[in-house]
Amino acid sequence: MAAPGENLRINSDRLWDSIMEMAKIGPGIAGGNNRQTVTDEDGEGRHLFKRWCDAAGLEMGVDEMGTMFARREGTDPSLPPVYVGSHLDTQPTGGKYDGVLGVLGGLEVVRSLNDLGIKTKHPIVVTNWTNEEGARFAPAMMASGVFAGVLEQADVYGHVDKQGKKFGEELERIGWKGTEKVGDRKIHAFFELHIEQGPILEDEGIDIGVVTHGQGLKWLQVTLTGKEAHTGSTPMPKRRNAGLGMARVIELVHEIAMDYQPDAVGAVGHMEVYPNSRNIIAGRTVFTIDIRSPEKEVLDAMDGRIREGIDTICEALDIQYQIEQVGAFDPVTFDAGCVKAIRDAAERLGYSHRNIVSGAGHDACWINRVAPTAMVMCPCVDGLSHNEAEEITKEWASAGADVLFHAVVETAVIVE
Ligand code: HGY
Ligand code: MN
Ligand code: MN
Repeated sequence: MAAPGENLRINSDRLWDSIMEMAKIGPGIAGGNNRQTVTDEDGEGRHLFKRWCDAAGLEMGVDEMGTMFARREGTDPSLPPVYVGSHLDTQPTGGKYDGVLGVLGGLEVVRSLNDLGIKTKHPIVVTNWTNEEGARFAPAMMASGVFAGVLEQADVYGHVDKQGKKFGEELERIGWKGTEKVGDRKIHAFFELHIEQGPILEDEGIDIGVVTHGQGLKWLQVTLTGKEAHTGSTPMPKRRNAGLGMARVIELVHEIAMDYQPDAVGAVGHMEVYPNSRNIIAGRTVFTIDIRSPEKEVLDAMDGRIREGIDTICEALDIQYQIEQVGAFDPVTFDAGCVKAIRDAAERLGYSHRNIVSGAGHDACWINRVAPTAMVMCPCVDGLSHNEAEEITKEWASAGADVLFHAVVETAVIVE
């Protein structure tokens, strides 16, 4: 396959302007974004993306999970397309670039091909996967998980948010429930550009992360049930304190993750306390444990130790517990061919690069099960993400999108 000439570059200003334009939709309270999945803000962001795709001459398809597929025709329409994209939904206190860089970087690839009048044999499809974040509705990477056949569509339609609203009904309400059956599309290869969301690339002064693997993840939702009672008049030995139980489990998760350094991680980010009154002992707590590791054995060992520890803690405090696994995927090895296309592109374009394991989960982790897949990463300031202060430079965004451009176009095969 002819590799694109090293002079093939995206339009850096246009990419950056598009990212800043998208950032105006669903603004956060501290400079980032709150464009959670299947909210009105998500709907508005989708409409903006569609307008841009229409202007680029792309044909839009939407499936029953709301995922958007914008197709640029190839010279041989019968060939399976090369897919490129990520997600437009954000965390409640998210940044401007997590996911957005990958969707708009994919759009920029197509816009640049249009500018240059370049045709490819394979069609190219720019993709916006619904509900990558899993913040409003668990699990993360929901639509790509249904597409890859690892999640049941009928089941996830019924998942509820904190207000008890159902995912399927909210998708319908914002008008983005498509008619295409999920997962029928054949994918020649999938490429995702994403910010690193960690400190390695910036610390080492490296432009491009060539993502060889993604670490595995488990989300365990725990419900502890004790007894509500007066915080003043209830003797300590008679308390059944679900809040104390949650605190001990949070410490346990941290200690166990620290036993498997340098790679394993663990934390509890979602916590609910009932009735959450200053002078009532918490009768019930609901929280989610997030543990991750590049090694499946470690992930399973942490899972087992945490379950044992919860049993011991609850025994001592005379409280009941329920544990529900609400998200999980094994460590991922990306496709060697696609990874090589990314590494060769970085080399050809003169960008510094290194292999890296993705700490965060991405739609690519699921799509890797059904098609050759790989990721390109760019640095982010202080490695910060899932924080409104998330920041990247225009140069980092352009370098990542240039590499994405070359990998996609090489795989889609330029027609001279
Ligand atoms: O949780 C994750 O790793 C992703 O950001 N949804
Ligand atoms: Mn993301
Ligand atoms: Mn994210």
